[in-house]
Amino acid sequence: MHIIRRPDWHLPESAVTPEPVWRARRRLLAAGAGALAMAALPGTAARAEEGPAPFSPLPARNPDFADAGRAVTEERLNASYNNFYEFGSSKAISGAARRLVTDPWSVRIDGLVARERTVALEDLLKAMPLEERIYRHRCVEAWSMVVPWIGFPLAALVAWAEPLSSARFVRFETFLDPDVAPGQRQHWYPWPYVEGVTIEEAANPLPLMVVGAYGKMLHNAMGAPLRLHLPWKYGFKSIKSIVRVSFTDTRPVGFWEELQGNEYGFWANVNPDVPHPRWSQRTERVLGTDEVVPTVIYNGYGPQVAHLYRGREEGREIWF
Ligand SMILES: Nc1nc2c(c(=O)[nH]1)N[C@H]1C(S)=C(S)[C@@H](COP(=O)(O)O)O[C@H]1N2
Ligand SMILES: [Mo]
Repeated sequence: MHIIRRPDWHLPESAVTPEPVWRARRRLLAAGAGALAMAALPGTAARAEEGPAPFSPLPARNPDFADAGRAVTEERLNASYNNFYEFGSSKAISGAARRLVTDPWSVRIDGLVARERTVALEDLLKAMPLEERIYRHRCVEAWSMVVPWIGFPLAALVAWAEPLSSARFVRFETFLDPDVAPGQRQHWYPWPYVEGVTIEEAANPLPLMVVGAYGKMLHNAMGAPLRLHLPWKYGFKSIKSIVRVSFTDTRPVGFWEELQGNEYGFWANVNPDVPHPRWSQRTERVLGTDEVVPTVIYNGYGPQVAHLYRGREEGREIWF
């Protein structure tokens, strides 16, 4: 088997990508919808060295989210400073995450829907409107970044899934494969990673189901091949490498809520005035800069989402 070496800057000596992985990635691209058509493919080894394959053509940037008011975080930094506990509890998991095979990938849609089904990711993408959006991301650990995502609105997936009127929440689940993900052998964590939102939050235009960033397919470390991004909530809500989307009448209990319910709640809307039990949320460190900036309520997305919580701003519930 040929071993493709990745650049050293984000690669522990032990981490290599076996040929079938990048072959599979090329297949996904070739099989994809128009928006996922393959870019010119000279020198596959050279291409692999550069990281994820590019989108061609690039989905159009949504003009409403063309400027996050802050510089886009450098791709190399974003792809090498990650929270992805499946691959370890440090920020340096990008090498380990390369072992995840992201093609073939399918997503189970189940629960309170007109028809439960399992859909191949490439088929789902044919039905979804892809676009680029530049979003700010605020981790509960008080750092932030700015990412040019490629994806489709969660609202489009909800419409496609045809939930029953009894569905009140959407629950997301990450893959479970302890052979590939060493963190999942740490049995004190409640694997698989789970997150959830209300059906009203899911129908809001902001939540993005992400399949790419920086004009390329997603780096594994960022949650390939399909992750959620909820820009007004703390980062732990933005679940990675999703294999299951369930519609339910019961409030999902997230991975972190299950583990440490007194620190990480269901709502987790960004609010500088509500401290984490162990630290302030007033400011955030902007990754890739020396700056520490004030944190903004709803991470600055209040105009789009504050109405979802009207009348519930007092007290702690929706901030936690
Ligand atoms: N499955 C899974 N999803 C996850 C996490 C995780 O550990 N596992 N970490 C979360 C946290 S705390 C953050 S801040 C973001 C980090 O996304 P990034 O690595 O792309 O910056 O992913 C979130 N989604
Ligand atoms: Mo986070």
